[in-house]
Amino acid sequence: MTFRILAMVLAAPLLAGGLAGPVKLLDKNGKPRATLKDVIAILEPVSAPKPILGKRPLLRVRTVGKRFVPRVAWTTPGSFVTFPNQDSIVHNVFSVCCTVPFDTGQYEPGDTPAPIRLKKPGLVKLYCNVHHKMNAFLWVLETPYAQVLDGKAGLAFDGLPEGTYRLKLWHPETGERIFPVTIGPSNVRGEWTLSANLPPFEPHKNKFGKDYPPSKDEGSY
Ligand SMILES: [Cu+2]
Repeated sequence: MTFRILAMVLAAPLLAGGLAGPVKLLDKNGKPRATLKDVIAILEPVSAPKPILGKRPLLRVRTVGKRFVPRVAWTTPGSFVTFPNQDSIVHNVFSVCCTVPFDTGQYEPGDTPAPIRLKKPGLVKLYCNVHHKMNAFLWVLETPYAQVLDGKAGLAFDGLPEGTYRLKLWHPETGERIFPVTIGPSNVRGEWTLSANLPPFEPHKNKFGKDYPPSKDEGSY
C-alpha cells in the first residue's frame, strides 16, 4: 500500500453501524395504512461527521395521469430537477415558496422543460397551474442520508459514522416528527410512528396568487 492510499484510508471516517426498523403511518382513526407511500426519512448528523455533499443526478419528476410521479422526492443543493410531461394533456409546474420560486410555463405532452437548479436547502412544494389538485414535495437536503419509504418496510440506513443524529420523518399528512438517534459501533434498531392528522390536500392559490377557475374534470383526480 502506498503512503497516499494509506493516508486516504486513515482519513476516511470510521463507518459504524446502521439504523433500521419499522415505521407505522396511522390514519386519523388510529389504523395503520397499508403502505408508507410518500413518507420520507431524513437523517441529519448532529455530532456525527458531516459528509461531503456531491451533486445528485438530474431528478425527473414526471407528470402522469394528472399526478406527479414520484410525489415525494429529495436531492441536494446545487442539483437539478425537471418535469417530463408523460400525459396527453398540458401542464405548468410552478413553486412560489420558499427556497426556489420558478415557473415552467405551460408545456405540451411529450415535452420536458429546462432543468431547474435547486440552490437552497428546504422543502419545495410543487404545483401545477392547470390542475389544482396536482401537488408534490421536493426536499433539498444537506445530508446524503435520506430515503423515501414507498412500501411496507420501514427505514434502513447503513454505513453511518458514529455519533448523534436527528431522524426526521415526514409525510404530507403528518408533517415532520424528529427523533434523536445515537449511532454506535453496532446496528441500532428502532420503531417509529407517524399520525396523519392534516388534510390530504392542502388548498393553495395558482401561480398568480388567485383561486383556480372551476374545472369540469375536478372530480376525475
Ligand atoms: Cu397539470
